[in-house]
Amino acid sequence: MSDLLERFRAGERRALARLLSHVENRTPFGIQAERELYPLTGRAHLIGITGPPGAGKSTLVAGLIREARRQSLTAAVLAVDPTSPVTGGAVMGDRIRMLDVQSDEGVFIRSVTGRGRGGGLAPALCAMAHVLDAFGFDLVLLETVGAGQDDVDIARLADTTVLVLVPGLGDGVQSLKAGTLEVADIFVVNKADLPGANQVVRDLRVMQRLMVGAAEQAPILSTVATTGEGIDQVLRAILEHRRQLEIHGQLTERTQRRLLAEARYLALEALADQLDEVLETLPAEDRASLETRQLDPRTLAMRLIERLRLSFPASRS
Ligand SMILES: Nc1nc2c(ncn2[C@@H]2O[C@H](COP(=O)(O)OP(=O)(O)OP(=O)(O)O)[C@@H](O)[C@H]2O)c(=O)[nH]1
Ligand SMILES: [Mg+2]
Repeated sequence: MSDLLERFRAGERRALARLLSHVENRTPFGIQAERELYPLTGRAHLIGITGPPGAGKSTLVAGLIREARRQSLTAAVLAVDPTSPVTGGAVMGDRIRMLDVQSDEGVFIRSVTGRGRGGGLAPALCAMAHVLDAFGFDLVLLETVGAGQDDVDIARLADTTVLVLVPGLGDGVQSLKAGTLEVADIFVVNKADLPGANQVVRDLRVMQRLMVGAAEQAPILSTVATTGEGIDQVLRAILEHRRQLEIHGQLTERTQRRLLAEARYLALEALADQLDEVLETLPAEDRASLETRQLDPRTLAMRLIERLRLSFPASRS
């Protein structure tokens, strides 16, 4: 196992791939490796690419990689595979196969499935991003479908979040769930070759007057990801965003917030696991007295908390 870490440190990609699996599945070795590699992290620029299903996120990511390589920046991608096959979106691997980057040492792509892992998606993505950061990639891109609240939270785990929108979103930008637009550091209106793209840009400008925080001033860029049009500007805006955070001393604060959110996720998960364990061993008389109204749920909740072991598990099966 220490051999694997050694090969990782020597820059061997197969060791990277294996270590990512360990970390994703939270094997005891993965958890230990994560801890050991953590001091090597903090260099990469973490970029969240989020937006509705089929918006062209993967195509855009492929274009961003091509542009990054042109500037000699290395890039890794963690793509959360679309859970629905209806969207017309292809898995990341398919998009990348269209590029000539498979043999490129400066590019690494990994799909992450939405389920079937011990633990939540967000903490797994964080941990895997740390590994890619430690490996030395300049850019680490996270592609997620921005539909649920979870995804919005994932978007907050990046230094720079790009929200990809497209024409034809039903009732338009106004219909998006509250909080969706606010995560954006950069707005990209993709599929600018389709009718209605200019209207999306105009709507966004109007909406921005009502926003608070960073999204209020986020640049709005148009792209045609399939032809590469406008992608150079997107990468420039991404790099500039982080530079501005640094210049204005906001990067430290943002990074702290991001890492605290990660710790909170892990702590919550451990607590939820232990709570479930306690519930499983709940005496039958407690259940009964709930139903006969001798015990109220709040009192039981307090007892449950008292019975938590309050220790952090070494690993999660
Ligand atoms: N007309 C047009 N089609 C595009 C553009 N960008 C992407 N597409 C097409 O839109 C479809 C979805 O593209 P993807 O890149 O897979 O979209 P995605 O957002 O990654 O999809 P999911 O991961 O499933 O959410 C594909 O058929 C793309 O070829 C664009 O700029 N214009
Ligand atoms: Mg995709």
